This record gives sequence, C-alpha cells and structure tokens, in this order.
Amino acid sequence: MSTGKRPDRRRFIKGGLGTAAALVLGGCEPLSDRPWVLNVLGAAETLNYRIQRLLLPRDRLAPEFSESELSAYFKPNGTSDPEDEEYQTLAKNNFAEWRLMVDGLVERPARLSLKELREMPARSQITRHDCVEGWSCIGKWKGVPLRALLERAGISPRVRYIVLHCADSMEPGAKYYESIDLIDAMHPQTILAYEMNDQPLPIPHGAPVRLRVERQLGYKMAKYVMRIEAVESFSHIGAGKGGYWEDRGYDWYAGI
Ligand SMILES: Nc1nc2c(c(=O)[nH]1)N[C@H]1C(S)=C(S)[C@@H](COP(=O)(O)O)O[C@H]1N2
Ligand SMILES: [Mo]
Repeated sequence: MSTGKRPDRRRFIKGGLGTAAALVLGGCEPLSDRPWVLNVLGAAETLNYRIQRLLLPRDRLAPEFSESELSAYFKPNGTSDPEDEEYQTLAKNNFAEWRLMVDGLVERPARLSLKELREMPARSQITRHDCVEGWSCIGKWKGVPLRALLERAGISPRVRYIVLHCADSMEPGAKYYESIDLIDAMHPQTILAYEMNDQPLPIPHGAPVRLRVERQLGYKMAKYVMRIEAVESFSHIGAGKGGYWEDRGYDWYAGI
C-alpha cells in the first residue's frame, strides 16, 4: 500500500483502522487515538523533535502513493472560505492580483504572481494528509519546492525558521500562521502547492497556494499563504509559539 519506511508508526495507525472501518468518510480514514500528538508539555515535544531529528535521515521521504489510492473525497478542514475582505477581493478575480511576498532575512525580497510560481520548477506528489483530529486523506499535489523559492530569495545564514502567513482570520486580529525549520523547508517534498488532484487548488483547500510539509500533521500545512518570511526566531509573532494552533497548545513540531 505504501512505501512504509516507518514500520512502527504505520503498524500503529493500521491497527486503529480495523474498528474504524465503519467510520470511513468517503475515502478518508479515521486514525486511532494518538495522545502523543497533543502533548502540551514542551519537554515531551522537544524530545520528539530531537529524537526524530537525530535518528531519522534529514531527507527521509514521506510515503508516496499511486493514483488508484487517491481518496474519492478529501475533507476540507479549518477555514474553508476565508471571509477576510482582502482575500474575497483576490478570489473574485481568480487571484490575478494575488502576490506571494517572500521577505524577512533575505537578500532579494520578492512579490511573485501565480503565473511566476507556475513558471518555476515544479514537483508533484501523492501523499497522505493526517489531521490531528483523527482522519486522513490521500491527495495529489503539485507546486514549487519551497527550497527553490528560498534559493531564489537568498536567505541569510542567520535564518532558522520559515514563517507562513495566511489570509484567513481565525478570530478578529488573529490570522492563521505556521512555521517550520530549515530542514523541513529545504526537504524535497516540501512544496507550495497550487494544484490538487490535477486541478487548480480549490478555495476549501487553500487557494491559491498552500504548504505541503509531508512529514508533519495537517495543521502545519498552511492554506491561503500570502507571505513567506525568513526569520531567526518566531517569538515576536502571534503569542510566540510558531503557529496559530501552537499558540493555543499544539506542538510546534508535529512529526509523524
Ligand atoms: N490558513 C489555514 N491553514 C490551515 C488551516 C486553517 O484553518 N487555515 N487548517 C489546518 C488543518 S487543522 C488541517 S487538517 C489542514 C486541512 O487541509 P484541507 O482543508 O486541505 O483538508 O489545513 C491546515 N491549514
Ligand atoms: Mo488538522
């Protein structure tokens, strides 16, 4: 089924599927309970991050799947149609005026159109999306490797994290955002996807572009990305924990 390079975890997930078969949501599979995904204690999280970073090769690939394994239905989650006026205006014109800002600690800040992104080298991959809420779906994604964008912008040696700023407000004054380290940012499967299942990325799934960072849980995969900021630290953003959900108790490192 998969190229399973993670025997323990995969067996664990499969183990949960027997009883869960009845819950299958049109191709999306519920996962078993995973208490380790929501440990609010920083110590356990840091340990998970360190162990994964120490023991697993930096370029370890997430399993990829075949077309026949695509989920018939891919569940949208979180925001599915941003109400923010700026976003609504951009969406009305099919994102022709949308620009991706690439800035922060970079030599060549950029504002790129969707057309410019589409002209850059692209990568396609069929992967499984695991949400912390306990479901997973398999989808096909095409987009620009984040690495190519960062190389184009020229990041400073001081950069440690890449922050993704999104268009959607989760509550007044709090837009969704996420951050990843440079190992994940430079990973070959980390892409800014503008296509899903061979179609332009639909609004419920993050149009015009969303992050795919395949070795982590769904909440890391920022949708409606407006800006990519290269930073030394994210302590000055939001509540300082590196993401909208992290600021509310989720782990910053959601490795699977
Ligand atoms: N901007 C933004 N990105 C987001 C979210 C969101 O609400 N807003 N939800 C996250 C969560 S919890 C998941 S599981 C995935 C859902 O992606 P999907 O809608 O394509 O299934 O997007 C993630 N990225
Ligand atoms: Mo999620």
